[in-house]
Parts: sequence; structure tokens; C-alpha cells
Amino acid sequence: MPRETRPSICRFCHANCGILVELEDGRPVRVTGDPDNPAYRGFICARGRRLPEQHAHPDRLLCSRKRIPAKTGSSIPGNDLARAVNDGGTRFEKIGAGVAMDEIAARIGEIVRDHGPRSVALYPGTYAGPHPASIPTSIGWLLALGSRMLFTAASIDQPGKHVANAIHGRWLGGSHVFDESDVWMLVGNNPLISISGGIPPANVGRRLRHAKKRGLKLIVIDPRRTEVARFADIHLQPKPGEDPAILAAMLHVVVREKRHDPEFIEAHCSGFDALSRAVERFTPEFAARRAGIGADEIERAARSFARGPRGCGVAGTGPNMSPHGNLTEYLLLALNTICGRWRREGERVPNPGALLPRAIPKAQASAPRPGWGFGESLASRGLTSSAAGLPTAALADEILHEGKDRIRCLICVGSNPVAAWPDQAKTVRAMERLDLLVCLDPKISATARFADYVIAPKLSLETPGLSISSEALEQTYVAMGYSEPYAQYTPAIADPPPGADVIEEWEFFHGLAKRMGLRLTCRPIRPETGVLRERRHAFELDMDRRPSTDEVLEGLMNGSRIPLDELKRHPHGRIFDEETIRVAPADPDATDRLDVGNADMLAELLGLHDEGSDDRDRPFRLISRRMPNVYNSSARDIAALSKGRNHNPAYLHPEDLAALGLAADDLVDITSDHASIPAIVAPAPELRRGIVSMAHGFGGDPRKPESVLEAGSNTGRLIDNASHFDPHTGIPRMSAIPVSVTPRRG
Ligand SMILES: Nc1nc2c(c(=O)[nH]1)N[C@H]1C(S)=C(S)[C@@H](COP(=O)(O)OP(=O)(O)OC[C@H]3O[C@@H](n4cnc5c(=O)[nH]c(N)nc54)[C@H](O)[C@@H]3O)O[C@H]1N2
Ligand SMILES: Nc1nc2c(c(=O)[nH]1)N[C@H]1C(S)=C(S)[C@@H](COP(=O)(O)OP(=O)(O)OC[C@H]3O[C@@H](n4cnc5c(=O)[nH]c(N)nc54)[C@H](O)[C@@H]3O)O[C@H]1N2
Ligand code: SF4
Ligand SMILES: [Mo]
Repeated sequence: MPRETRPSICRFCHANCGILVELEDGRPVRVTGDPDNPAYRGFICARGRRLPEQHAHPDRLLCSRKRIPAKTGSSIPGNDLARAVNDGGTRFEKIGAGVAMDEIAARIGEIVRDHGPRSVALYPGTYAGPHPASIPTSIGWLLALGSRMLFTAASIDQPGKHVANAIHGRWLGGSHVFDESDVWMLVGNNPLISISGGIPPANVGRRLRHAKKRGLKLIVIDPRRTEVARFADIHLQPKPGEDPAILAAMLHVVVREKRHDPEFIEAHCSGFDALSRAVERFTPEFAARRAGIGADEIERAARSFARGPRGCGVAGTGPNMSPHGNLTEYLLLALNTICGRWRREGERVPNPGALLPRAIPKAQASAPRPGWGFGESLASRGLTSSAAGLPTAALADEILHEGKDRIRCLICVGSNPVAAWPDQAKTVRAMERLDLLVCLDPKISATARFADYVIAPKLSLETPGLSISSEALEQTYVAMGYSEPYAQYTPAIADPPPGADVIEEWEFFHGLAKRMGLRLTCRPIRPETGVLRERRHAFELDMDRRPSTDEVLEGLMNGSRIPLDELKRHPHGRIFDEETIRVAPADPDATDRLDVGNADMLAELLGLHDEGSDDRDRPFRLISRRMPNVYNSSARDIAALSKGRNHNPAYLHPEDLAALGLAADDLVDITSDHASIPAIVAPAPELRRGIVSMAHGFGGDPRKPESVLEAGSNTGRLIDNASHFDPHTGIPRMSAIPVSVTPRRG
């Protein structure tokens, strides 16, 4: 049997690790880290090793599916998840991808004719990320259709980042990066497991150990002693949801002790006086009382952060999902800014770009932009688009409402609303109500069960890939992305299983556009953070013939500092660091300033000072978390990863378990003001007391408690998407949710 080993990029998650894949007859059989990859240096996680099982999974769709019988009316009444789950798999027939595209194009044409283009929405999710052409082509198609109803996971992930970046402004010289920093602060992220939260994704563990060895001070704020908190010099372990108070108190200490950077503030910043006044009342004692930690701990953290001189504070999903996520992100940017944590004139830029265009950094600010209240508004609720896009948490309402301008068609690209959206019961009703639901998904996922068509995609090793998604993190997340000009390209290295009729996501949108007589233009994203770079221009796909994926990637990467042809000569990836680019002085007429005194944010902060404490009937706070061997709703169907545990435990502190008379593996009900879910408890001494820590994306039939063991519990069911939500981005309270825990009898 012909056997060979080829370098490639793992795309099981978004981290783009360099891997070596052993192939037998064109099929992957073994995957290891690539020691010759200069950035990842042999790193691989358990999921990456299981790429062969993922590609050959018995449940993988090798051909697209069409629902039988087709939905007749526009609505199946009721919220019958149980029925839907139980008859999953029996009501689909196989359909060729080409025929499916014919039928879908025709159906969308009718919907647009009858209800207008706004009735069609697109939701690219987690697995739109690893395929660089998916998002640009799907959005290009949507816009060509005339709809702007684009919903992404950004608004249910870390929307506070987008809002805060917008209203604070962007520093065109870029931020400090992890590898050069003296101090680093992580607020509710756990990059050793999530491989994305706040430390550059290329071999996080090695980077962290290396940084600690050279003396990096690490501050972690997390109610859980996480994997990364074990490396912390200072770990604040507060009640969840108190990050804005803690950060305001840190700002208070920095200002009171004059540890800020007056020259930088004077030259580049506005709003410092307003900020100083607003944080006056947030003494360390006040914040400490609220957060249940020591005032001295907050002071130590503030002093350590302010000492720097180089460093950055980065928040993760935890505080973004807790209330006041925009404010948390904003205060963190304000802390970075008043401490002067931005790259100055004459300094070398660590990543001049590889697949990104060449850096042309300048020591100046780019003015704040509006964070919310623009673009498309929802017809169902008083929400608009924000810097994080349209509010995905409200898309179910936009499908269910009775008024005009209802969403009738939804295209899901590598996403799984039923598993991932807040308020699962409502999401299920919405999926049932759609006239047309199309999922591009290799599985009959929790959402695909409701689909009219499921388009079977190629999986990662069967498609060409690029490390661009990791590099481009720097354009949305401060201090993220690669710390060096690294990039990798991989051709498709594996064949789809014999007999498969699978296509790439971009081919689906190209196919739809062609059938509908539309032209596909892919527009580059607009950077929110990071150094100023040369521009990419929009790229039009050839509609007269089927371009190759490489041609599409080539077109999308126009303007890259390293041309794709050059990159292709380095199959293990390369760090292109020959060129030194330094931050240029500010333009003589530059007047823009970074704003640390945004009036809305400071008003929200002052309001928080007087906010009462939460409802006492719900003594626990349910917080979000990631688990090592699962990836949102994916990966837990691979036996070597789940190791026989198919559920997501509800982790509690052992003393909380004892106080409730519970032992490991007992069944409980977790109840919020909105709903109740059964769950299986597990002890976690690393937690603060009063917390339930649980991963999302799980859950089977909620009315059959015994199914908890088979499929876990869906934490999204506990979330009320319409009463406790951020008024700007629409994200509901998805962490620090008040819950009670009651043992189940029998
Ligand atoms: N309660 C709660 N809810 C949350 C979160 C939380 O912490 N708590 N986290 C939120 C966050 S951060 C996010 S990003 C969202 C995620 O939200 P989604 O992206 O909607 O959900 P996923 O579960 O990641 O869905 C990914 C889907 O892609 C499919 N898939 C796997 N591989 C491929 C592929 O190669 N191609 C294609 N086309 N599809 C593929 C999978 O089968 C799965 O159905 O969830 C959010 N929801
Ligand atoms: N293994 C694995 N990796 C993943 C994923 C996965 O499902 N599994 N999902 C991917 C996705 S979609 C994303 S967006 C990233 C997310 O990446 P991260 O943001 O790093 O996500 P987590 O690892 O869940 O870390 C969030 C932390 O926030 C803490 N937390 C919860 N509430 C609060 C709060 O109110 N305040 C503070 N300070 N902390 C709080 C939790 O205890 C947890 O440790 O991870 C990605 N990587
Ligand atoms: S961290 Fe992500 S990209 Fe890296 S090996 Fe694991 S699954 Fe693959
Ligand atoms: Mo996410």
C-alpha cells in the first residue's frame, strides 16, 4: 500500500497547528505535530491526533441530504425537541450536491420574490473559520442577493471586544505582544486549553514556559484556578461577573498612585479626567467586597500591571458572556492605554505580516467609531447592528415574530444554532418555523435535524488551507494573532472517502450564485485593531467557469506581504522575518485620539456602582468554560476523545457538593429563572465556592433525564435571550447566570 507523510495544517480547531499526516492510499491514518514547523514546533493536541477518526467518522455525511417529506406549511407547531431528536436520521434522503444547489437556488429565488431579500439570513459559525474562502464567499453571495442579514458567532462570543475597540479607537502602531512583554493579564480566558484565549496560538504552552523563564509576570482573573492560572504570579479568584468593578478598582489604584503614563495620555488620549473621576468611587475595598476577594490582591495586581513596562491585558469569553461585557473590555483597553501599552515611534514591529499585507505602522491613533446603533435593525426587537454585527442571540426572535420582515430562510455554514444559541427551546421553535433551512455540515447535527437540506462538505485535509485566520486575529483582538511573521499553506493532501459526493463551502456559494445569476465579490475585512497595513482590494470570483480553490485563495490573499507562490515553497510553514519595519512618526496633521472617557461606558460603570446584589433564591452562578477534548458541539463523538464520557459534567466545589449532600456522578437539576436542565455533578476543587462551571454545546432530549449520560445537558436552555441582555449587542447573560442546584431523587 502506498504510504507517505506530508506536512499540513490542522483545522480541527481554529489554531492552525502545523502537523505531519501519514497517508495510506490517500487516506489519513496517523497525525503528529510537525517538529519542522518553526512556530508550532511539534505541538499537537489530542483532537489533532484524531483527525483520521474525524475524517473517517461513521456518522460523517458523504453525500448531501434532503428532508423527506419536505415541509409543507411554514410551521410545525410546538416545541417538540424530543420528537425531532428521536426520529433524526430517518427523514432524509440522499441528494447530489448539484441537484441540491439547483433546488435550493430555486427555492431561495421564490422566497426572495415573495418576501424580499431581507428574509434570507446567513449564519457562518465555528467551522466557517478554518476554511479561508467560506466566509468571504458566503457573505459575497448574501450581499449579491441584496440581503444584509448576516449573523455570526462574534455577537455571542466576545462582542465586548468589537464594541470596545470601536469606541476606544485603534492605535496604528499596534500593541505589545506576548513574547516581548514583562506583564500579561488574562481576564477570563484559558489559552492552554482554548488555544486562542489571550496568548498567540502557536504552541501556547512552550511560549508561556519560555516567557515565565525570562521573568514575565502573569496576572489571571478567573473564578476557577484554570490550567493557565497555575502559572500566574497573581491569581484573583473573584465571583464571576465582577470584572468591571475589579478593573475599575485597578484603574483607581493606577490613577491614585500616579502609575499612569502622563506623556502618552497628553499626546494621544482623551477622556482621562472623566475616567479618573468615574473610578474614584471604585476603591479596591469596594470592588473587593463585591467580588469576594482581598483589596490587597487588587492593589498588587494593579501595581504589577502598571510596572510593565511592556505588556497587555486581554479578556476572554468568560467576562464577555457575563453582564457588562462591553464595559469590561472597555476598561481593559483604558487600562492598557493609560499605562501607555502601545508600540511607539521607532520601535520594531514584531509581525510585519505574512499573509496579511505589509505593515506601515504609525505612532498615532485612529479615531473612535460608533460601537452600536447603526446598520440593519431587527424587526422583532429594538436592536440594531453593532460593531460585533447583528445580534445572533436575537435571530430566533427574528424568525419567530409575526410582523413583516421576518427571516424565512437561514443558511448555516459550519454552525449549530440548536447546540449553541442562547435559549435552546426558542431556537428549536425558530428552526421549525423556517421556510428553508440549509446546513453545510458533515453531520446531522442538532440543527441539521431540522434542515431541509444538509450539504455534505469536504473536511480539512481534503481541502487547501492557509494559516490566515490565526494571523488575522490581530485585526480584531488586541495583542492576538502571531507574534512573528509566520504563515503556512497546505494543499489538499487527502482524498475524500471513496464514492463521496462532497464539496467545499465556497463551491456551494459559487454554485448558488451562478444558478441565480449573481456575481460574487469578496470584500476584505476592515481591521479593528493591530498595526496599520497596506490594503487588500475586493476580489471577484470568475462566474463563467469553476475556479480552483487555489485560485480563490490567491485572489483572497491579494496584497499579502508574502505572495502565495513564495509561501508554497515552504511546506512546513515559515517565519518571514528578514525585513525590519519600524513604527513611523505620526503624520504632522494627525489629531485623532484614543478615548478612555466614553460617556455611555462611564455611565454604565457608575450605574453598576449602585446595582443591587442578585436574587438569593439562586445561590449559585453558572459560568462558561471550555473542555480539552471537545470543540463547542464537535469532537465529542470520537471515542478516543470522549473516553466513554459523553456528557458535560456540572463542576462544583467539593464543599458545595457536600453541603448539598451530593457525591460525584449524582444527578441534579440546575434551575435558572428561565428553565431547568438535568446534569451530572463532578467535584472541582479548583473552583471558587458558589459556582457551577459547565461547557456548552451539549445536550440530548431534555425531557429524558437519562439522556444526560448519553449526550450531556444544554446550558443554553437556561439562558433567557430576551430579558437580561446587553442593549447594544444583544448578548444575553451567558455566564454568571444565577441558578439553583437541587438533587434529583431516584
Ligand atoms: N451557553 C453557551 N453558549 C455558547 C457559548 C458558551 O460558552 N456558552 N459559546 C459561544 C461561542 S464562543 C461560539 S463561537 C458559538 C459557536 O456556535 P456555532 O458555530 O453555531 O456552534 P458549533 O457547535 O461550533 O457548530 C459547528 C458545526 O460545524 C460542523 N462542522 C464540523 N466540521 C465542519 C467542517 O469541516 N465544515 C463544515 N461546514 N461544518 C463542520 C459541526 O458538525 C457543527 O454542527 O457558541 C456560543 N454559544
Ligand atoms: N478545547 C476547546 N478549545 C476551544 C473551544 C472548545 O470548545 N474547546 N472553543 C473555542 C471558542 S469558540 C472560543 S470563543 C475560545 C474561547 O476561549 P477562552 O475565552 O479562553 O475560553 P475558556 O477556556 O472557556 O475560558 C473562559 C474562562 O472564563 C472564566 N469565566 C467565566 N465567567 C467569568 C467571569 O464572569 N469573569 C471572569 N474573569 N472569568 C470568567 C471561566 O472559568 C473560564 O476559565 O475557545 C476556543 N477553543
Ligand atoms: S490545537 Fe486545534 S489546530 Fe492545534 S492540534 Fe489541536 S485541534 Fe488541531
Ligand atoms: Mo467562540
